[in-house]
Parts: sequence; C-alpha cells; structure tokens
Amino acid sequence: MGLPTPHAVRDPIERASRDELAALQLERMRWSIAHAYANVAHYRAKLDGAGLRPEDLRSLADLARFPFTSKEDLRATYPFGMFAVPLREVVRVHASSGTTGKPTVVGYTRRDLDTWSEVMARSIFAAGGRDSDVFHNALGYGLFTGGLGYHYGAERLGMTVVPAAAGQSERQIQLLMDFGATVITSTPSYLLALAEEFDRQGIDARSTRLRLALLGAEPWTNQMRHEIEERFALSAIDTYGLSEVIGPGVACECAESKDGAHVWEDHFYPEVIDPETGAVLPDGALGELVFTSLTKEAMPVIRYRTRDLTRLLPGTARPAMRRIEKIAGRSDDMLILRGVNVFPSQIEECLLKQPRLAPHYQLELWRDERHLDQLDVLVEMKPQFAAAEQTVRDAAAHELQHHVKSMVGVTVRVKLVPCGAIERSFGKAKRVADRRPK
Ligand code: DLL
Repeated sequence: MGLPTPHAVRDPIERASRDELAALQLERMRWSIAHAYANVAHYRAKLDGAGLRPEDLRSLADLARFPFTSKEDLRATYPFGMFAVPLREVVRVHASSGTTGKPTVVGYTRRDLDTWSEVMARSIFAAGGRDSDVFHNALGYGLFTGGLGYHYGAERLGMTVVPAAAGQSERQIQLLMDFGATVITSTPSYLLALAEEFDRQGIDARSTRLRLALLGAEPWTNQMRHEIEERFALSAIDTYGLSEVIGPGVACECAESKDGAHVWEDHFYPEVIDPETGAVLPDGALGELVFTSLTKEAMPVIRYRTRDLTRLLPGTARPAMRRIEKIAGRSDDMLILRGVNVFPSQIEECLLKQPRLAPHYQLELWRDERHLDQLDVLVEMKPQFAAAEQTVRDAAAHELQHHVKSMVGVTVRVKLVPCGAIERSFGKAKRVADRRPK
C-alpha cells in the first residue's frame, strides 16, 4: 500500500524526517523538564524523590525513568500549584469540570496561546480547512478549551469565524444556512442532534454548503463518522486533545488519509504505557496514552497520564508524526460486565449497524437480585420506523442484542424508548448511567 500523496502543509516541520524531529524533541524535552524542575515545587519534589535530575535525560528513551503526572496531582495542587511562571505572566486559564470534586485548572502564557493557535491552525489546515472557508464553531465557549481553542486557530488561519457556541439548535440551523458555513466544529453527538433539528425544520441537511466537519472531545466510532458523513454529505475528521496538554490541537487527522489523528510531536511527546505496570509499550501496542509537553511555559506536563486507551501507529500523510488509533475509550469509562471488559464505543459500533435504530443511545448499569451487574442499552427507533409494528420493533431490538453478544461477548437488554427520550447533549455526551447502589 503506497502512502497518500501529501497535500500542502502549513509548517515545514510537518515534512521533517523522523531524525530531524527526534533531535528537536530531545532539545525541547530537556528544556521542558529543566523548566518544570526549576519552577514547580511539585515536579522538583517528585524528581528528587526518584533520585533524578533534569540532566539525567540524555536521550528520548531516558524519559521512561521519569515519574508520571496524573489528574490527582493537578487536584492536589489546585488551583495554580502546577504553574511554572508567576501569575502575572499567565494570560488565560481554562478548567475542566471534574465529575467529582474540584475542577482541574490549566494556564497559558501569551506564547502558549500563540503555540495553541498555531497547532490549531495546523490541525484545521491538515483537515482541509482554508482561509476562504466560513467556519461555524458550535463547541462550548468558556472554561472548556474546545470553543476558544478552535476560535483562535481558525482566526489564525484567516477563516471567517462564526462563534455560534453550543446550544440553541434552532438558531444554529438559521446561522448555518444564512451565513453559508463550509466548515463546522462540534462534538460528534451534537452534530447528530443538529441533523435532527434539520429534519424537524424540514430542511435537507445535505443541502447546506458544509463540506467539512472537525469533530472530537468525546469517543466516536468510524460507524458514527459514516452516519454523519451520509447525513450531511461532508467529510468528517477526528480531532483530539485534552486541557492538561493544551486543549484541542494535540492531534488531528489529515484530509488525504483520514486514518487516525497525527500527533503534533514537535510540541507534544506521546508514549503508550501499560496502565497496570507503567511500562512503556512498543508502538502498535494498545495501552494508555501519556504526554510530555515540549514547549509549554505556564504549565508544563511531564508524562501526563490521559487515561485514554489507544495505540501509536507510524505516520502516513505526515511521515514523521505518529498517529493514534481512534480512542477506544477512557480507562474510567470501561465497564466490567460479569468479567468482560466493555467500552461504550463497542456497543455504538453494533448499534449503528442496525438500519432501523437511531444513533442516540445511553447505557444503564444496574444490579440484579443475584447481585450481578446488568447492562441495558436504551435506544430509539429512527423516526421513520417509530410507528412500526411491535414485531418489527422486537426484531430490531433482538438483532442488536444478538450482535452485541456475538461481537462483544456480553448479554445486554435492549430497551426501545420513544423518539427524543435520550437526552441530546450540546457538548460531551454522557453515555453511561450507573444505577447500581453506591
Ligand atoms: O475535549 C479538548 C477537545 C475539544 C478536543 C474539542 C477535541 C475537540 P477536555 O475537556 O480536557 O478537552 O477532555 C479531554 O476528551 O482525554 C479524551 O478522553 C476525550 N477526547 C477528546 N478528543 C477525543 C477524540 C477536550 N477525538 C478528553 N476521541 C480526552 C475520543 C476524545 N476522545
């Protein structure tokens, strides 16, 4: 299989050789670790505790000797304890809402914002966006990094930015149609909610000028990609990132290959580790993704454990920049059902293969009288089948149950709920509801 023909790139580093990139990474990694050690008490204590000095990093492989950083470390130093510069030099903060307890806070210097805009512009360009595009931003603005991250990147690229933000779906449709947006960004689940709003208003979602969607912030399968591409007649691109590392703009798929997000390795150094032992795994192995920031000033991260499960794959459209396989899920989202590991994305994959079922679902975990965990898949019929006879409905439910059993290896209960009963999210969809007694 030949490599895809490379398209134009925004930054010459995207065409670098692996050796050139590795040399730059080592130089930047040494700076980043020295910067964290000199300016963040937390890192100094951790390295001292491990008997390490920043100078012990002589090669990229030496990174494996350095301690990890986790979300708990960020919580313990809440709010600003991980900052490596005085607050006066921090020009922006973002925060992610923890499901429990305090949010995690991240900070940016002016140069960090510049880096972020640049990696975002690079991502949008690699996805196929250009300065001639009208860019509809339907990600949340505010403490969430999605909206503002994309906003500054799209402006940097010179696009015509519509800061629509998430929500008010009725008005989104009007803006999309009237302003003739050609590129959109949102979460995949919100774009599907917008598809429904198009249907509700009797407008064909395929009749817009949209040609490209940059989607991320939550796991989504290639089946979901296919569904979205069909419904809107556009190309859907996977974009990945997390607040602790910078926000969106850590990795992005390229238009010419659409084969997994390329990590912008000149700024973010990826590793995949065994989540149990912490050992670094060879490229190609499935494990937990870990990042070390190479250029961030306000909040450098050393070996930050993302909890996202994936593999590192060789670069294709950007040969030196490795790709990540579509995120299988977060280790915290993994359900263990009577001994079998189940990710919501596996159920999604089965569900989207059923022609009569709608792509809106929720998983409910509960405990039966024998104290065994059970999983219900709540799903709607597509509107055109909503009034179908009971036998048709039963058959659809049964087919999904059978498919999940044979593909995932667990028996689930499929419950068909009325159209619209599954809550539509504006941002990250909440796929799992845990109804087990605490
Ligand atoms: O979600 C940043 C972002 C915004 C990425 C918009 C892409 C588009 P956080 O709120 O900190 O940041 O959440 C980060 O979301 O660790 C993953 O678990 C998940 N995630 C992000 N992108 C993807 C993706 C933003 N493409 C967490 N596929 C990450 C699967 C994703 N999961």
